[in-house]
Amino acid sequence: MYAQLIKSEATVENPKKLREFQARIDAGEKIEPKDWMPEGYRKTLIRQISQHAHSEIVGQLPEGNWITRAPTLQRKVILLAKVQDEAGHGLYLYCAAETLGASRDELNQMLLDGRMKYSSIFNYPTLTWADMGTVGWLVDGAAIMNQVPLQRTSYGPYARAMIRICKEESFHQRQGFDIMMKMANGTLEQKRMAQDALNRFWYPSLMMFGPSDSDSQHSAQSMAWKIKINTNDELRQKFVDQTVPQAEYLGLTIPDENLKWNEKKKRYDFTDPDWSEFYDVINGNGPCNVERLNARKKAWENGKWVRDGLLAHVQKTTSKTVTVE
Ligand code: BYC
Repeated sequence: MYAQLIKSEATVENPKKLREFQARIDAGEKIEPKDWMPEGYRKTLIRQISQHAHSEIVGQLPEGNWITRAPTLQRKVILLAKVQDEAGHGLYLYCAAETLGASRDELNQMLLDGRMKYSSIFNYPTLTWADMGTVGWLVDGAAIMNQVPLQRTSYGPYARAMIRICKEESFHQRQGFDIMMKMANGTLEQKRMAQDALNRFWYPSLMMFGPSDSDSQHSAQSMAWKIKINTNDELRQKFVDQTVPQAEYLGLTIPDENLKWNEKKKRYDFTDPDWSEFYDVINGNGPCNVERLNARKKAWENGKWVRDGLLAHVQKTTSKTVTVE
């Protein structure tokens, strides 16, 4: 399917249809699965939605790591619910990608063999309980900043999936901040752990928004099609402006000596992440890339008996129906 999409993009499309399509986008209309759409639009959506779906699924791993070690029963139940929510988000998004003609099995295969990406952030380890707070506060906070505008994205099934996802992400962000409040106001050792987690997750969180606008290959076309509503740098800036006062409230220090309020621009100046690290991570060389993909491969292999059982059941019930007829 993906190969077909790439091939068909090269076919020349009817200029009149292209103009009419762009006029619908410009008028703020939603595009629905059965509507005509340029192949590039379909291909871009499949790429972005699937990368997002894969991120939700792989994103369960760093937090799943802490379910058995949560400090209290209440924290365990909350974390379990959050991780389950991420699985649900992945499913809504795979369904949205399927409405574009993609096959879920093939998308999964492309994740497993490295042809498709997932968010860079999940290639970093979660070393302490404070990381659960930081992931909720910063990672879900960055996800919300990126995803709230996507509720207005031009493709109907994607926009509708985002509405529900954003509601749940908002709960996730609050649970993370709640953990941070406890840690930051706890013992000296707890506060130290909270600061250490912030130090490790700050720049990887800024990388979640993608490369700077000057290096973003897809932004211009995606924004013209309203697949993206804001540029990567716009969202990164909004995230910094929102997060700095929260860190101050927690009594924690953002690990950036150049972070400073710019009165003229009414926003914070800050240091960009190390982009060579970002490209290393998205090209498979981050601290946990191999571990994450191996976990997904193992889960796929371990689930074979379930898929086989379901298929056998369908075949049995189908043949029964045939016998009855
Ligand atoms: N990680 O032209 P660009 C979550 C790739 S949160 C990996 O700017 P685009 C969650 C990009 O794919 C995370 N790869 O791309 C939270 C492209 O490579 P390809 C998921 C990245 O698409 C908590 C290349 O770099 N959220 O799910 O216009 C718990 C050039 O970039 C990253 C979404 O996916 C990255 N950080 O903009 C659990 C939101 N950044 O594909 C789960 C939807 C860039 O050409 N996605 N790349 O090989 C988006 O909004 C956009 O796809 C992005 C990138 C802003 C991420």
